Amino acid sequence: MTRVKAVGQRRQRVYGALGGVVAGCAGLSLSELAAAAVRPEAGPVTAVGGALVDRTPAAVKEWAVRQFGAADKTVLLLGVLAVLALVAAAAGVLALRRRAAGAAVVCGFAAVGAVAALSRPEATWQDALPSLAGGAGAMWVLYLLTGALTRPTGAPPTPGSGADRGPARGLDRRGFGRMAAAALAGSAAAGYAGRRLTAHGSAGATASRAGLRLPPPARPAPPVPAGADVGVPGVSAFLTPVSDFYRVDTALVVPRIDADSWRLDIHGDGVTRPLGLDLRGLLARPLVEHDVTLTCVSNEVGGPYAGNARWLGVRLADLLREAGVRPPSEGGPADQLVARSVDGMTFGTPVETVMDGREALLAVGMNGAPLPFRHGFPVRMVVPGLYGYVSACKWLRELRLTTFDAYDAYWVRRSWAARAPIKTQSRIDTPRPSAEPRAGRVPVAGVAWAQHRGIARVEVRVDGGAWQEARLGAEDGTDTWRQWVWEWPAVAGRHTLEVRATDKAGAVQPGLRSDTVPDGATGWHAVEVRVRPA
Ligand SMILES: Nc1nc2c(c(=O)[nH]1)N[C@H]1C(S)=C(S)[C@@H](COP(=O)(O)O)O[C@H]1N2
Ligand SMILES: [Mo]
Repeated sequence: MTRVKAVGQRRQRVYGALGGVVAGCAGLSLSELAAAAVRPEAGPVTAVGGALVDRTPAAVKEWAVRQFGAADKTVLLLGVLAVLALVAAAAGVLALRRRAAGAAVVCGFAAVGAVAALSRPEATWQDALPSLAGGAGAMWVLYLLTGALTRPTGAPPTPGSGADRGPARGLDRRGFGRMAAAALAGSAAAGYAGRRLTAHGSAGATASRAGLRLPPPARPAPPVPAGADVGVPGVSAFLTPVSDFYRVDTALVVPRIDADSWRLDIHGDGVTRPLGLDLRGLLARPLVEHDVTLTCVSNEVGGPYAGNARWLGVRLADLLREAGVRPPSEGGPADQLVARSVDGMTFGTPVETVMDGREALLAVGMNGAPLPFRHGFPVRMVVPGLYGYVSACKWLRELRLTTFDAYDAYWVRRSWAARAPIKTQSRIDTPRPSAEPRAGRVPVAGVAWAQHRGIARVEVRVDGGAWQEARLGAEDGTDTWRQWVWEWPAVAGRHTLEVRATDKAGAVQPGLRSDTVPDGATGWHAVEVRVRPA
């Protein structure tokens, strides 16, 4: 008798957990539907994920990027979902014993979502609504399902149990099944509606991008010199196609801004004529075209986070002059330009650098088309020679002049350096570590960059031997990477190839390995290959 009872209880607990997960699904889909109406970033999973990103120490973030690369966002969201599923199951089991306890867990979870959403940059009180709606929905479904699990079965009381116990309570499996199926169907419908609504909400932005005709540059970039490409298969394309261009940002939902509603404000210390610009106003100014290789400070030696594009935009220095800004070298009070994006990310760039004559741009075009949404549509910053996190603000909304003493931007508050010029780097693209070339002439080739200083030389060595000079591709400009190739007379066996570059100031890339934190990795890229006999 007691064994039967124990088995029955265990089964009931399994059903309780199931009920919790179904209630969780219902709550989640409802909250996503509500988020589609409020704003996509306010969904609880995205909000909690985003809040976690904001609070992740640099070391953990670097670890995640190393482990999961570009999939780090997906892994994070799956992690949040997994925790949600576990807690939902626990709430379901608890609710069997006391409905109020289950409800309390759901409430707590909804509160976490709401607080996370409210803590996000640029949040308004409405951002709490999706989590609250989801919590209410989950509670209701949990209430119904728990009811089905603890319903009077109608069976007569077991003999001798005493009439005062009332009818037996137990599992109404069919009722539970029907209700769970209905709840799941409802969730699917709400989820689908949410997706449609989100797509509908960004339809204006999509149309505004499709309809945007970029004016031709007043100053076009010269064509890329024919010899920029050394013509070796396996080397990174000189201009990176947009589809292959790396993406690094904290946005769990790519902001989709309607070009017609975009505005930029320029204000702050030393600004005598504050500027408020819309896209039309920006595009009415002379546009320049310039090739720049972007690089992420999180790029490890030999890593993939660098890409080269032809940018079209307005010279930032001209706009700042128009606003009355003078660089510190001319007595201006502000040494830091703080860019802020629509998603609240901040970037601090030295005013002196932006105004020293280099082509620092407010870019609207990338490789001949308007910026893709993932790369900052409609306007982003591009500053040759500086890592992305101190310069390349995507989805730009505001430029404020201040000092480095007075303000720390987002990543500076998270143990990254305030000033971060790009370090000279070189990368072996071919042969790949897994390659097993045949003995004989093997082209060793790759790219090297030292933005705004320029690459003067690239050298390769085998097994720690003498450095051999590589042939450089023709120079497009000092702001872009250069391809290089060295013909290796390879003999059979295991070998280590190493590369180093020298910039045009004569500085040789240091071999000492250092971490990406706080201001970019150093060290030589090495590749081990096994050469097969000829
Ligand atoms: N709004 C916003 N802009 C951003 C970021 C971000 O997280 N948010 N990341 C920056 C970083 S760290 C880099 S390296 C570049 C990468 O630009 P890409 O994604 O277009 O390659 O964008 C920069 N701009
Ligand atoms: Mo970056």
